[in-house]
Amino acid sequence: MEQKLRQLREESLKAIREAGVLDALEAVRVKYLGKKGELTAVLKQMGSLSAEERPKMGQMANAIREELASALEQAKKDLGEKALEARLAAERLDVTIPGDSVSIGRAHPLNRVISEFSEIAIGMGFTIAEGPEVELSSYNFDKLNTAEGHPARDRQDTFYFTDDDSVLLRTQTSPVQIHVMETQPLPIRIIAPGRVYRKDEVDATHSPMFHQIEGLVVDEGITFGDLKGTLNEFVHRLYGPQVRTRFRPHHFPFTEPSCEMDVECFKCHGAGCPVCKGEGWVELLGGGMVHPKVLEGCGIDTDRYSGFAFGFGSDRLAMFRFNISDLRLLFENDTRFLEQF
Ligand code: 2NM
Repeated sequence: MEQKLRQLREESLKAIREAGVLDALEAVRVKYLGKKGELTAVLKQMGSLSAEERPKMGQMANAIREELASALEQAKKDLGEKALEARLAAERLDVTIPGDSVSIGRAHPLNRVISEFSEIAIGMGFTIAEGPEVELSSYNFDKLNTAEGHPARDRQDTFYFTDDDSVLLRTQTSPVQIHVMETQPLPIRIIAPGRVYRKDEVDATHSPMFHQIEGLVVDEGITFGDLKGTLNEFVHRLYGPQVRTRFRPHHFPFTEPSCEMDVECFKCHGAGCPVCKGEGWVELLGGGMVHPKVLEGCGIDTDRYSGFAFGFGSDRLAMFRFNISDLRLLFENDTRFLEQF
């Protein structure tokens, strides 16, 4: 029996050393120390030993059992630590590595200018109106007092969809104003921002698609003084109260009288420089008192009501605002350019 016990001890300690995972270790425990284990079986045979051998063997068997139990315990602890170490190594996180930066977009400089102007207009009591980019000639021209034969209606200047030239890409946002005057109750105070189209060759200051903002006010007792006051207020809110403006007579078919407004050059403040071509002034917009024929065409009583309207290119305004020298840069959408603003 002594021989058997020694052999069990050697065998089981070796098995414990070789168990690589917790499950294998548990199998070793069951194999030797379990109810039907090999050491347990030997202990059960104690009864058949002689009275003098029994205590000796009992002592030896118990010592082996304790040795096994503590070796199992130690091995279990070691395996646990090893597993934890492996997990920590696998999950190691270096908090000093720079994070992935999330790139946040920004508003296009043109949209910045449109929003800025819209905010000022809303503060002054205007609402925003929109309309279709594909229009009827009657809304783009006739109702704006621009009769057959006017150069703007030429096929060289306007994109038409139909052979009879009755449907086109709007050349201005003024048709939006006509829709509003035809359908909405007076008084009217609106601005109409949007895309417009003309058959122009692309260069630093021309594009077949560009943007306009037009404004319209119709009420009782509206005068040219209201137009000047409103436009001056817009300029002062946009560029500061010190910026000077001037009004020059002009001609538009849909307004009478008509004018253009210049602002003091942003760059040289009137001294003369390449931006203003030595003038000291830059042209900003056109406007005037809405022609009585236009008002009457929309069913508005001109004995009671009058109105003013104005319009400007928002692309031009963005170029002034951000010192952009070439219109094409606004439409090419090169992010290296756009990220500057
Ligand atoms: C401009 C200049 C002058 C204008 C006129 C109208 C309408 F519909 F009331 F007749 N809308 N916009 C207008 C007048 C636009 O842009 C340079």
